[in-house]
Amino acid sequence: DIEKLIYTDLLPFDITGAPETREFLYRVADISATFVEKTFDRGTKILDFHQPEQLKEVLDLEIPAHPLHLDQLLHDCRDALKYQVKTGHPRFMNQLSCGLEVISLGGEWLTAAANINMFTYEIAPVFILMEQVTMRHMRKIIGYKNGDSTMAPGGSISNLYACMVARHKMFPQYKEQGLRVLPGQLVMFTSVHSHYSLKGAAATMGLGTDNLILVPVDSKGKMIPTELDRLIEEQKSKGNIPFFVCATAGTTVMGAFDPINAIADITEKHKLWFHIDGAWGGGVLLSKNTKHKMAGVERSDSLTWNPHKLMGVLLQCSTVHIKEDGLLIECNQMSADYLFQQDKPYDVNYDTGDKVIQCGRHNDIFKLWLLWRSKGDSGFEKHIDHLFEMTTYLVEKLKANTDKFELLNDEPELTNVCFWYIPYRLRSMKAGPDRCKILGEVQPILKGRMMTAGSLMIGYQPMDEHPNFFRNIISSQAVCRDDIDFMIVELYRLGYD
Ligand code: ABU
Repeated sequence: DIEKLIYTDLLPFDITGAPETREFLYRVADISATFVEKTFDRGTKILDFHQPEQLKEVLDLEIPAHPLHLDQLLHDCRDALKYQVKTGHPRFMNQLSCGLEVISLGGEWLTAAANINMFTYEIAPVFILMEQVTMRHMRKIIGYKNGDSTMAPGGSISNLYACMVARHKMFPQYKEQGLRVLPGQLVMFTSVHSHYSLKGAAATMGLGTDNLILVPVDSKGKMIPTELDRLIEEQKSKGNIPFFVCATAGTTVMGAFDPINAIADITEKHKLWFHIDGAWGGGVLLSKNTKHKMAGVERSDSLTWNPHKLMGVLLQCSTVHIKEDGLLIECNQMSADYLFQQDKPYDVNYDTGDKVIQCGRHNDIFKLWLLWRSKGDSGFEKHIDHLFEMTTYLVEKLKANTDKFELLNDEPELTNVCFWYIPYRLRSMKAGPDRCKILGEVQPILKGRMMTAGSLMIGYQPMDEHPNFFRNIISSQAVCRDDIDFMIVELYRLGYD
């Protein structure tokens, strides 16, 4: 019975405390396993929504002056999960990263137990090698013959790495001498529908957000290549220095793929760095049925690809791949003597920590590697195909209910399905600004009802001239046809008026 013990009764404080330590960890694991079971139980709510002030009342979050008993800590663990959104629930379709891959979870548990920092082979021998092998496998899938890669804390930082490396390639003296080596204003290009991290990168890199030039998109949300070419010429004629173009493979809201080959022709013509933000869509490369969406990917200079999205790896798991080997280290190396000694008793090329701008780096590889080992390439192909099959089914269902739903994108390129729910009172109303205004007000109300009911979660946003609409994401292996049937009926039930 461990309930009345405190932390000093466990290892390493009490060296006879191994049985109690094991028991405590089993109980934590049991809480975790119970949460996993509930996550996949369709009879359980996705969330038990409380307003922040209410939640503060039901949870005891204060830091105590003195040690708490283990039974209180186990109670705290249960409570923490009780009010947590179950992002692996089959009816959670709110984010690009939905689902809960159990094998990946196992990897993450052990990652926490190993508790290593990914800067040197000395500290993380197995995980450094694992990362090297997995990144090489990903570059092979992309079509880069050599190159280099790193894992980063999220797609935004991966995109920032690509920008930094691109600037380094053009102005290697920038690293030592800073802004004064630049002969003029650097400008970069991406589409108006690209991820906001590109704006963040322009600000962080010292360009300023005004020097991120936003290229118009067509009605499907794809960058218009002739507009890119025109805007590059326009910037050159102003005396500015274009250096970086980012295409998006899977835009955040509409899931559109920019035309990679047409953009590559333009970046080659102007000799610009060509980056692809495939944080969301990169996973399509894993299936022969979907990889054509990124045809020409091997012509890029760098690619962001987040396995924590379409591939379902646990958060966080983001990768950036650079076609030219050596650039990441050249750009970021600071040679700290206390970590990256050159006279260590092994090949110090395995000390990959100096390629990145972080010092401390989380081990994000084990949960990816273990999941990929479990599925193999063929399992991941099935995984991707399943997501697309479910998406097709949802689109068919929405098209069969045009009185209640209106699609924004009739033929989604990814698993983003964008639609409006049309409440009863709007069904006979003429199109125009009044209807549009009400339509934009209805979707957040319906979202609020979903959260209160805890039965469904779908994100919404306005975009361009469009009022608020739902963006449904299928990125979980748990989603099946019944969940989609349920969604249609539930939206109708919650939005009956
Ligand atoms: N990095 C984009 C994630 C946004 C989303 O899940 O909707």
